[in-house]
Amino acid sequence: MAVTRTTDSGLAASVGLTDADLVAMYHKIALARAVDERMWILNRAGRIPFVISGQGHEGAQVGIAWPLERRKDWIAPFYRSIATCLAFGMTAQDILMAQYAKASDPSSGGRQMPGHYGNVENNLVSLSSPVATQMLHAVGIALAAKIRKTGQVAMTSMGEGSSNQGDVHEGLNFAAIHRLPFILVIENNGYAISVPAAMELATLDVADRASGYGIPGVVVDGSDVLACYRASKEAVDRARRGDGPTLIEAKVIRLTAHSSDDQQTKYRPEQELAELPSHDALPRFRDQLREAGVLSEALEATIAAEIKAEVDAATDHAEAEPDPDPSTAMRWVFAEEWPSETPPPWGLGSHGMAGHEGDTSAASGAVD
Ligand SMILES: Cc1ncc(C[n+]2csc(CCOP(=O)(O)OP(=O)(O)O)c2C)c(N)n1
Ligand SMILES: [Mg+2]
Repeated sequence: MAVTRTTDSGLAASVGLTDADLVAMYHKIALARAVDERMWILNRAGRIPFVISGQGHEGAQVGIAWPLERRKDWIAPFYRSIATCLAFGMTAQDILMAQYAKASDPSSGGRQMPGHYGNVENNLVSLSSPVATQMLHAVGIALAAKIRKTGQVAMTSMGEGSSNQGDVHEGLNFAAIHRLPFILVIENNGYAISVPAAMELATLDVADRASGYGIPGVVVDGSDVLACYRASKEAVDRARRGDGPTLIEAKVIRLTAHSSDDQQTKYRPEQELAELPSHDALPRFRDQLREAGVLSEALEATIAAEIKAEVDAATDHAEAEPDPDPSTAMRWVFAEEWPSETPPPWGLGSHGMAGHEGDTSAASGAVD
């Protein structure tokens, strides 16, 4: 997948990236789409029980996740965050293992709901099913980062419908008062299941609310990957400098039904559905890279072949892996005595439980 030019394109330079970065971003967006499409096929074939899709959100997710530092910063994702998780270190195989709920599924060993990805290694917080609860998890992580002076940034993402939950107000108010290194991403796809945005919000833009918390609110076109990248880079830099949170609202599209159990033709007009592909970030970014001379036909074909091979191998692997043993159904569901065979995410280290319950030293500093 090497880029052969010796100097980077003007497009890459315009956002302070390299051509290799742009190709890597395109690869993640296209991979997320391919994994998602495979999930629908597997669902319709009766192999996996449920799909909740990220199609139409991928460009925004990759653009926004890109400026964060992997394995240092944290993301608390939501059920459409397949591209976010892929951009932050998960693999197609990790995603499909969760869909199949196999014993070796890295998200939860097959315990979580479908679409509830999480990855300890890559600082991706496991989802909760009630929408917007991830807000408080991410704000808490940002608070810890500030107290511990780690230089980390915490981001969370959710839909515009979820942004109306009380947790969001509480979290943003707290994060803003304490200038936490925190970013709230609203992926506004115009619907909360079948409810259109006009019935969820009295304003056009969720980002308008940011001024009520004294923080910047940015609206960005979610079909413009590099605009999303720029908005996120600014927010990450600001958070890292200690200047506090940002609310980014990406206007995206939901290319599929809400889930594999929903029929969107019941509530979305035919014309709206027909026009969706013209707002899709994937072909738009591909055209942009072609025009800039970053993506040649040969490179595009290589990427497509790599992605197909990766998704095929991931499917074969997930199909072949064993299901969890039913006798272990309660494991990792209720609290167990540590240490168990699975170390807690914070690690046992040399101090055993002390880093978890007994150690108050990290929390003793005031939030300035
Ligand atoms: C607290 C809570 N209320 C209701 C639900 C049911 N529910 C699941 S997804 C969803 C719609 C959320 O819409 P939005 O936040 O816009 O995200 P989108 O699905 O459009 O990406 C609802 C109401 C839930 N999971 N949690
Ligand atoms: Mg929505």
